[in-house]
Amino acid sequence: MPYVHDTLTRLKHSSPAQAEFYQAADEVLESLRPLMEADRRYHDHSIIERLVEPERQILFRVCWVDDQGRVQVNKGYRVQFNSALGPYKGGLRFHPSVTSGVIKFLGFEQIFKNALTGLPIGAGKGGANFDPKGKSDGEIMRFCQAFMTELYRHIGPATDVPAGDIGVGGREIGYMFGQYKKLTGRYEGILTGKDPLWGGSLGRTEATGYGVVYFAENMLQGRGDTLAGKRCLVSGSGNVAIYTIEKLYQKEAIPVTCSDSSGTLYHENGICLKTLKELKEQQRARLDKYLETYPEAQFIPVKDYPEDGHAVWRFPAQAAFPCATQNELTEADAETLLANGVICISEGANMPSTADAIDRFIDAGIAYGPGKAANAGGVATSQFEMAQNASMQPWSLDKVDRRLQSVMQNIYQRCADTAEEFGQPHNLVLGGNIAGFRRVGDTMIQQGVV
Ligand code: NDP
Ligand code: 2IT
Repeated sequence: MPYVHDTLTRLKHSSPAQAEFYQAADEVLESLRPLMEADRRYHDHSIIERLVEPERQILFRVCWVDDQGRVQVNKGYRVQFNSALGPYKGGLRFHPSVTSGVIKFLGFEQIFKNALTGLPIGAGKGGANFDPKGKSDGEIMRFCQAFMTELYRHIGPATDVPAGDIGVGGREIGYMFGQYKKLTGRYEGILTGKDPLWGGSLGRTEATGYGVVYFAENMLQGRGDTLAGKRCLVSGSGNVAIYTIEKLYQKEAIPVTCSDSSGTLYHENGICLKTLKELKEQQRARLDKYLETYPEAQFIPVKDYPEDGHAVWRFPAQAAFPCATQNELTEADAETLLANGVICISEGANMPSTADAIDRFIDAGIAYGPGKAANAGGVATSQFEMAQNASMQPWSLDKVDRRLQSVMQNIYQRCADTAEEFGQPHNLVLGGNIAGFRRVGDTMIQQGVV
């Protein structure tokens, strides 16, 4: 079937210079081949052609004034990708690397991720090429207010509900919510990731990281194994990495690394979670400061990384959890991990492994959980937050955690059963992409050409 090649050629022509988006689309389209051959309906209804084109893309200018009184200008984005299953849902990323292509790849992944949760949420993503590093609290607030001054007219509890992602956490969600309320006079669930003090869900902060570990556990259980006693590599040291590390300890595993944009930290006895949280959640410090408390730990600055990969993946371990950013795990890294005996990868970040790295993992037959399945616990808990806001009834932490565990188990089962159905047991990339696609595609057929 030439459709994969044809679709990508058309995309490259109509949407130039969006490498990350082509990469995400290529992976999904390749996985869908066996389904497209077995079921003509998706072809007859042009589902692929409709899926790769966002329903709506909003690009806007964000002007704000820095502490020196200078006017700063950034690009803002919201891509409303697919609303077949519910209101557009997905995070906002503030990072200097943000471009149209990055937001589109993230929005595209979100379609399948949100479908896999089984919950009523469509898919969107947004953000800005704003760099929060080194900005004062006042600058962050003014940027968030300026961003929301443009975005507010496009969102709503039943239309589009953004949340956090890289560079957007509780503080930024608070400032954006405040500005929405000021502009509209309405107190409503237009963002998730709010503080539970004023409408957020208990457990949302922890949900993505915890879910990544629940997913790993489900994969290992399917192979008669557990995480207990396993040495684990984690990358990143933000929201997802920190709560992945926390849950790994609860499962009696030993997380020995984490990283940030300045370098990689290795602590043979296990990363001290309390120190990491103090450094990252309170002080917003660089990781090498960890050595002031633990001089026996090792810090590898980015300039000393191997040429063909990242330092994190060079340490021997049995399980790996990429929780920083896209394409942070290369083919050479995958080979190193496999040579060192890794048997489980669960992705906290979106598309952290390159296409060649994924091929190595699938060929090796190890437990590999792609981001759109393994990190879906965050958006699932965001949907729980929407449910609590709509009913004006907060849930207990215990209820949130039980629901999260059940969602992660169901996602694993959906991916594994679908992989089995298509004769490739253990290929959760194929299983996840087909299972997510079928739910959205079947819905689009029922809802007609809109
Ligand atoms: P944070 O901003 O809290 O943390 C990001 C971490 O990754 C930081 O340690 C950061 O280092 C590092 N990082 C980011 N970009 C780069 C880069 N280009 N090179 C090196 N290091 C980098 O974000 P999150 O933890 O929320 O997000 C991490 C990943 O998880 C992203 O891929 C995101 O899309 C994904 N994700 C997040 C969800 C959520 O609920 N938050 C849900 C599902 C997926 P530094 O601070 O030095 O920049
Ligand atoms: O990538 C993701 O799933 C997120 N950043 C979370 C999205 C959300 O709406 O909670």
